[in-house]
Amino acid sequence: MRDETTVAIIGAGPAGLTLANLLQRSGVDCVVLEMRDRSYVEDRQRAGIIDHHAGRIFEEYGLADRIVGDGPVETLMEIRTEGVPRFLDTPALAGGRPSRLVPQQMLVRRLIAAFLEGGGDLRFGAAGVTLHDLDGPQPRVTYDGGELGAAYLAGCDGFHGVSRRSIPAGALETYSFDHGIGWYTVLADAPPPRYPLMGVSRHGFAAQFARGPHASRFYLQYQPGEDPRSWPDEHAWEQLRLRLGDPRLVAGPITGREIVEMRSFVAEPMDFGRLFLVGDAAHIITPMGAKGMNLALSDAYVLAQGLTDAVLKGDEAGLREYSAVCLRRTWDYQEFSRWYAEMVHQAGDESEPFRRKLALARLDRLFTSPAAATAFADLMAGTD
Ligand code: RFL
Repeated sequence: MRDETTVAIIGAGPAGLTLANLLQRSGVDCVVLEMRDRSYVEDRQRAGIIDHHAGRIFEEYGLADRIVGDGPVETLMEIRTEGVPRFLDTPALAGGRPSRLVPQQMLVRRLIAAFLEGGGDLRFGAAGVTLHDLDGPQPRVTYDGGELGAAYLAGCDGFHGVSRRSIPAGALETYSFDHGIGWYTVLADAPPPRYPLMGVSRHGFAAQFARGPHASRFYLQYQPGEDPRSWPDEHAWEQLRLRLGDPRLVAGPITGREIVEMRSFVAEPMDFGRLFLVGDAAHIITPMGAKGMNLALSDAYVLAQGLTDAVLKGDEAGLREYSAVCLRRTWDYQEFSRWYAEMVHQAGDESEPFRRKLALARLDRLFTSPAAATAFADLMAGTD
């Protein structure tokens, strides 16, 4: 069976679904092909924060109530150094630009519902997706049981997807970096912290973030060579209490566990012929600063605008700029994330005393220099 559409979108994660909704709102025809089934996609729990910049995208398209909702806005954030708390009012420092707590699976569910209610064509279980004729005038996608011709392709299929791999070797420059930091992350039915909480400690870094009214995501740095999956849960809770400086931290049933090895990756450019890479398909970033999902949403916004101008006005200028515009923000956020990760990990690392002092100076500056705090808050809120 062969169908035609204007934009074929590969992948129904935050990037693909945002792009699909923005195109639908703009009157541009698209089809989304997702290899997994709906319940798998809707239950995948990862990120939790929509920064102010990404939130405004949905506002501009009249989707804010539907997609962002009225979940709690970020107020203060807490950095606890060896148990001593300090707070930053990042939204105020950023000129009144709060981020909002929206767990990724909730965002994905809302995006799916909105797209389908608007009559969108979203095909789950599309296995064997293969891209063809990327740099010709009529690219197409085949998958088990179907073929889709399109004017443009959007590769929104994450880091391990097929889109980036379909680009001929040599057409992309890729940059990879291993930050040398490993985190054990657990999702637990445990009361969320009052404010997003980071613990800088000589026992290792730890963090706790809200993931709903009764759930928290915890992060625990582990040392190279350790296998935290073999830790008894009680050990993880003990370490969290120690590193967060909170002997009364309430434990709860652990509902998910993952290892996060802090890696960064960027592919340049983010397009090839009529294929555009969006979100994790083009870049991954460490969770420090919570920018991964936000970058995916921002890419989708830039691409939606470029595609809309191309399709409705015959003006491809926005598409030609797509890669450069998104890469500028991507590298900005990569630098921010690296800077942030170094600071909170090295500030507790007694094995490197000089580096530790530098990191502590960097951290102190956030609480003593309004200029430094404002620059930090600006990136937390998200940039154009
Ligand atoms: P996704 O979410 O990976 O979605 C890609 C979709 O494409 C599908 N797919 C295919 N479909 C068809 N054919 C193929 N061949 C396909 N191959 C793949 C997949 O099934 C999937 O549905 O990419 P997208 O949309 O670019 O979104 C990126 C975000 O998901 C990612 O950046 C964040 O989750 C990263 N991240 C965080 N980001 C934040 O902004 N704040 C956070 O606090 C945060 N925490 C995290 C995170 C990522 C984590 N992990 C494990 C990766 C915490 C964790 C633990």
